[in-house]
Amino acid sequence: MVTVTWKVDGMSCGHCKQSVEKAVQELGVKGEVSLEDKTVTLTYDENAVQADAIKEAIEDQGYDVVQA
Ligand SMILES: [Cu+2]
Repeated sequence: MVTVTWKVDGMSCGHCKQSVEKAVQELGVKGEVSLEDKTVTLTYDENAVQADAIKEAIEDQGYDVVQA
């Protein structure tokens, strides 16, 4: 398991937080959004999920991963 924190642009409210956390959860990734820091902290099995897939899932929700 690895834990990483990415900077994500465009998250502003509880709905954004939920969208991002739910999108990554569908990949089996535990996501914890901080609206204050504009970050998402991700915990996942690097043998099961690719970082690129997580990035894509977040961007599919309309947010921009600016630092991964
Ligand atoms: Cu929002």
